[in-house]
Amino acid sequence: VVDVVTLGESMVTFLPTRPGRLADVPSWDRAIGGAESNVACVLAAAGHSVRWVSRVGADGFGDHLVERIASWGVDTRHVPRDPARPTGIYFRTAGDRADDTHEVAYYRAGSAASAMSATTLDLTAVRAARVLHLSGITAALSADCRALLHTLTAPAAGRPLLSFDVNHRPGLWPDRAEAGTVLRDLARRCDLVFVGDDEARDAWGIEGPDAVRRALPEPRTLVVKEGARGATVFHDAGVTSVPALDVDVVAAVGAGDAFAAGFLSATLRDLPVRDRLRHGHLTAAAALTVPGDLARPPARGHADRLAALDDTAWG
Ligand code: KDG
Repeated sequence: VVDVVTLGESMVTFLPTRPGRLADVPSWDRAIGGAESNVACVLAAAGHSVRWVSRVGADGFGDHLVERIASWGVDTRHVPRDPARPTGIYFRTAGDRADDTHEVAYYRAGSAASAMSATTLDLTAVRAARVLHLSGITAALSADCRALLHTLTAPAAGRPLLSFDVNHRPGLWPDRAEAGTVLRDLARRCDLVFVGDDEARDAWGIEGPDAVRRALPEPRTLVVKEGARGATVFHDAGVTSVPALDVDVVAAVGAGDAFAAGFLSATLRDLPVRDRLRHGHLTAAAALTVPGDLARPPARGHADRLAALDDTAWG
């Protein structure tokens, strides 16, 4: 049993060498992306045993993803190759400033990962974890993927702690109302849920942490992220909020994944709720200051000292 299994599609990612419109970008730097493998990589870098489960094509992009993700110390032995479907890729642009206005062009329809299902994956390997981390992106990939999430989130004796990042990607959902319903139903079946206030506005038309809690009363732990302002967690003993750190943002992509990884790492170590949020913010800060998705998290001892600061010294 590993500490964490994450399951989801990863893609070779092309980052622009210059800011500007997709139509004008002259060349691209290759990187890797994928919300759930990002969480896996950061958790592995933080010292946890982690497995990433997915499917990739029998192609060079699939090799690249598996090799890069494994190089973070993640177990990639349960990532089958699909000889008939390609590995997904995507291109993104960068705004002139880090204002998070960017274009995304996905080439992932019919990808190997969209064929993930209870028959194409080893569910024993998926469930052999203390925590199973899933995200709403998977629900948008195909009917098979959605059914897989349904199976994995079914109530069952001895299931791992289910962690779910809503990860609403409007570009993947032709039908906005359907996105809202599917994402909400999945979130309500999980134990620990992460959602951004912007996602809650977009998916459910609601504003603020309390409204999100009313919409999602079931998860024992609910983390509502409010961007640069901070994050609030609803938990067994009440409600705790922690302001975010003030950082010079280079690109917001990957920050939510890093936040989840920091929070999960602190949860696995049984740290107090306030420190779980602080570890989320510290890990997110590292991702916010690089152009790609992935940054190494701060060293554990260093992060623990920062997370234990007085409230007046934090932030
Ligand atoms: O969280 C970062 C991801 O959004 C990015 O890596 C791409 O997984 C991705 C997606 O589906 O949007």
